[in-house]
Amino acid sequence: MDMDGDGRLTEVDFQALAHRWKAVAGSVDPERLASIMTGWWPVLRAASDADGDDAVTIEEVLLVVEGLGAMADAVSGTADAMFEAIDLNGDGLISRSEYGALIETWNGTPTATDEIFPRLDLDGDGHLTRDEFRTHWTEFWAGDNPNAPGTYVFGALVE
Ligand SMILES: [Ca+2]
Ligand SMILES: [Ca+2]
Ligand SMILES: [Ca+2]
Repeated sequence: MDMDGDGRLTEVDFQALAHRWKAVAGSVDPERLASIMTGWWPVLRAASDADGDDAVTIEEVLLVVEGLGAMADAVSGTADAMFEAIDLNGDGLISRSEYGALIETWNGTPTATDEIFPRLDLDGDGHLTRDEFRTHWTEFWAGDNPNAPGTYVFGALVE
């Protein structure tokens, strides 16, 4: 998420993320997608910016993540907001191509997700339901199992 690569998350990173996300919005209301992305920043800053410098470092994030296991409602609320953003055609399911668009948007480059998607699609019906996505998202942010499928919710790990 550190779009400008300065080692800290700031409002600029979230604006850049929103800008990229708008480009893949297609027929979806791009302003709504952008507001979901930029809406993350004040929440993250309020929760994480321990030294109040309007920037969030990885150390500050990890302090918060340690406590997320006790903040299940907050985590699942974020999952739902993200689901709305990723479900570009609004059919209540995340398709393989919608998931691919998410990861490419995040990475800013074409990224293969053919191996990852089936691991996330727990019942193998070709889509991620809201419940599947919430499970993975919660595992990613608040779980302790590195082998859980949710580890890959943002795509493959860097080798
Ligand atoms: Ca940054
Ligand atoms: Ca800070
Ligand atoms: Ca969909």
